[in-house]
Amino acid sequence: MLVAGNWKMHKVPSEARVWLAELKRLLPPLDSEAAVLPAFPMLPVAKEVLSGTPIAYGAQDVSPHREGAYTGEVSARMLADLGCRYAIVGHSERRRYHGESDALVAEKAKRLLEEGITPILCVGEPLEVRERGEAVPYTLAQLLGSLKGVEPESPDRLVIAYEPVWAIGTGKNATPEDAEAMHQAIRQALAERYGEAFASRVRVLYGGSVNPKNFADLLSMPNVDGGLVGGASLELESFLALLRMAG
Ligand code: G2H
Repeated sequence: MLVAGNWKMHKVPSEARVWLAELKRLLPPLDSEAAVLPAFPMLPVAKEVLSGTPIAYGAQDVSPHREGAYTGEVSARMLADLGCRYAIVGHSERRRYHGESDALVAEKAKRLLEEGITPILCVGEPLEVRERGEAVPYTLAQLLGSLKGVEPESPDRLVIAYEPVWAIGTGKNATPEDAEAMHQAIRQALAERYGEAFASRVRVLYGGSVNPKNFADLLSMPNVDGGLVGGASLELESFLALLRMAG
């Protein structure tokens, strides 16, 4: 299991320092993995506070370019130097507000793998697609498009997050059965792409209004391997509650 907190554009470095130190102090022994994904300016703080602990950290995005004249961009090599284990790519907020295509997301995932960082690749359908009954083919097309040319050397080098767009930050979430059906379809597509043995070990997270009330039911599904959590990861108490549920 992996429980990853996507802080989005919340907190500032001084707040993060206090928050992460408290997380470190209060973290119970876990079999599952905890990760925090703050905005770029907080990664040096995460490195300072979390190095040598079992808590992983990472970024919310990365440049598709290796290096060069790309003002405002942050490279995978910079993230690796800061000790990032993970980085999100293809979050629906990036796809929607920044027009990110599957091809661009695949380039970003490749840069991360080159630097030994595990991409957390997000996929998921908007409401109108679900209402048309096309959620599975839409999401699988997005998945395979975003994995074009992406060749992780082992299953722990790839994490998929299924985040139905209509469930993000809305308080609505997919039923555990809907999530399971999609996670199964994703795993099947990964099996065709990378082989059964690989697909059975890739972590497929659910994301979209995960909270301490709905997480246990989602986790009880056999193909749900944890959560990518936005709002409920910002408060220490609720993040710790989610971690305890994952066990
Ligand atoms: C989905 C999720 C985290 P939230 O974007 O990636 O956010 O839990 O606030 O819906």
